[in-house]
Amino acid sequence: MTLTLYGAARSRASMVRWYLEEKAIPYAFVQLDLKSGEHRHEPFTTINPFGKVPALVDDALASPDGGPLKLFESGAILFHLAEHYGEEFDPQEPGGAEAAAARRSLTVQWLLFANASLGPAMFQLEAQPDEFARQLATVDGLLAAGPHLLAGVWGDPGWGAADCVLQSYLAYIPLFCPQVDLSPYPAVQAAIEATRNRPTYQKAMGVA
Ligand SMILES: N[C@@H](CCC(=O)N[C@@H](CS)C(=O)NCC(=O)O)C(=O)O
Repeated sequence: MTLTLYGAARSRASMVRWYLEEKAIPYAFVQLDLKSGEHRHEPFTTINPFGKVPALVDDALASPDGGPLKLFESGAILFHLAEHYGEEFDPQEPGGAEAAAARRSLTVQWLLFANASLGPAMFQLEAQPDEFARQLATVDGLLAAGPHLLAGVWGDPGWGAADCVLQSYLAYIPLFCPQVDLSPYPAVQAAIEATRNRPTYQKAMGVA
C-alpha cells in the first residue's frame, strides 16, 4: 500500500500531512511548486482536474477508471484517512458499532464545519467580522470542555480528524489574520499554542 500526498508550502496540504504524521501512517510526499504553476498542468491535473492541493493517491483502492484511487479536497482526504488508516471508527472499541457510526457522522460534521463555515468566515473576515467572532466564541466554549471534540458518552477516542481540521484552521488565524484579537478566546489560544508546539505539526508545516 502506498499513499502519496501532493502538496505545497503554506497550503491546506499541511493539515493532511499533520494527520498522517500524528497517526504515524506511512506516506510519500510530493511537493509541487505553485509559483511555477505545475499544479495547473498534467500530470498533476490527472489527479486533481481543478489544479488544487492537497490531493492524495491511494493505490490500495481502485478508482472508477481502474487506476489507483485519486482524491482531492482536504476534508474528503482526511475522512478517507480516518476511515481506512486512522482506526477512528472501529466497531471493536467501547460503544461498538453504534459509537463508531456516531463518530463517523460527527467527524463529517466537523470536517464540513471547518471547510464550509469556519474557513470561509476566516478568509472573508473583512466582509463578515461578526460571523467569525460568533464562530470563535462557540468554538472556544467547546474547546474549554476538553481537547478532543468527540469525547463524551462513548469515552474519549483521542485526537482524530475532527480535531485535526479544527485545530489546523485555528492555527491559521495568527498566520493569515494576525489582526484578530484572540484574547476573548482563551481555549482557542491554548489550542493554537498546543498545535504549534507539536513536532508533527511543525514537520507538516515545514518548520522542523
Ligand atoms: N477546498 C479545497 C481548497 C483547495 C485550495 O484552494 N488549495 C490551494 C492551496 S491551500 C491551492 O491549491 N491554490 C493554488 C491555486 O489555486 O492556484 C481543499 O480544502 O482542499
